[in-house]
Amino acid sequence: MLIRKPSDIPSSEITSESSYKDFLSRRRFLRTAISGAAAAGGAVLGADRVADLLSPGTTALADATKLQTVKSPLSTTGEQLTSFEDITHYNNYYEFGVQKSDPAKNAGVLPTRPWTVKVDGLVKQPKTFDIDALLKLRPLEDRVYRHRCVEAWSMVIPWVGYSLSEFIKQCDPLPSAKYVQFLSYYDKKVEKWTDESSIFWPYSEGLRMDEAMHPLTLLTFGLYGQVLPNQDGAPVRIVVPWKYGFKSAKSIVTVRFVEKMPETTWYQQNPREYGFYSNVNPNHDHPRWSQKTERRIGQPFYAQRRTTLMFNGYAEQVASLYNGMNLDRNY
Ligand SMILES: Nc1nc2c(c(=O)[nH]1)N[C@H]1C(S)=C(S)[C@@H](COP(=O)(O)O)O[C@H]1N2
Ligand SMILES: [Mo]
Repeated sequence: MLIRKPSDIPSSEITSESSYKDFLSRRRFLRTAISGAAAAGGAVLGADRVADLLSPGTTALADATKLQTVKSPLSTTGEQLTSFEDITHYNNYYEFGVQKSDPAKNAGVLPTRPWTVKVDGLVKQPKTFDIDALLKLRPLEDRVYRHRCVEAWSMVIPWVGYSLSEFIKQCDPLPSAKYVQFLSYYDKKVEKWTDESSIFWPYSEGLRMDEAMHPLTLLTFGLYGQVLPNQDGAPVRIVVPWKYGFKSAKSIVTVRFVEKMPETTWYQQNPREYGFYSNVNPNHDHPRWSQKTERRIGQPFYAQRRTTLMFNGYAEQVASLYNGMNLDRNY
């Protein structure tokens, strides 16, 4: 984020013809998959039914990357989705390089199985969850969210997951837990690009407990109805749609419940530029650029510039979390 501004990125980096064709064929496949799911009732499937569909060896899993999902009332409507191609080739994942096109090229080396998520800190008892158990914990929902990067670009992404609160309930945090910290996978032998930036590793992010428990905060396993591509944070990440993208840690290996505000990567890097809260706020500019507008990736040039909305357009749902707080000081 410190290295390149959105305006520095030539559009030639964003699409290429062969990957576009690839995307088209994938989209055709996805459309079939999604309409199939809709024909199956569009109703909410019971957890056991979903678990059944997800268990390996069933015919429902003809394509190992496909996820069975249900609709969610928390999905944002009326927005044109950003293409699968853009969502998977314009990434910030500094463990795999600092250029937007790097993670798509390099993140293939991330070993996503076996994978466990360790839960520790202020909990009744530390636990370790296997990723495949996490996938079956709750029905997976399609959740379309706006995604606003602190660099003033945005996308609209159809994520797949369930509310983080459902997972936190399984963790039995103690009443003394006021914050939750997320740590990303870090292995310098695998992620050979970590010296390209001066940020500290592992990537660390955190939320206040009430933010983490908010139903919009998503424990995310997929996008466009399939498992997360590695460059988007496989096999499991957080998505917090009313905050700048960097709050949404990728490839999570540890969830830690703590009493004090945790040390987080970008806050530690530059607290004046990246606050702990990092709520999308058009009234609080980044010291080096305006946050009043954003560039919607993949839109025709004339339609790219948009007004940035308070809380990224989720004010109705989340503003009450910050009652009485000065959001210009607590940025
Ligand atoms: N571990 C890790 N998580 C991360 C990042 C990162 O570099 N490393 N980048 C963040 C930033 S700045 C953004 S905008 C989003 C990007 O998510 P996406 O590539 O899936 O759009 O991931 C966030 N999570
Ligand atoms: Mo970002």
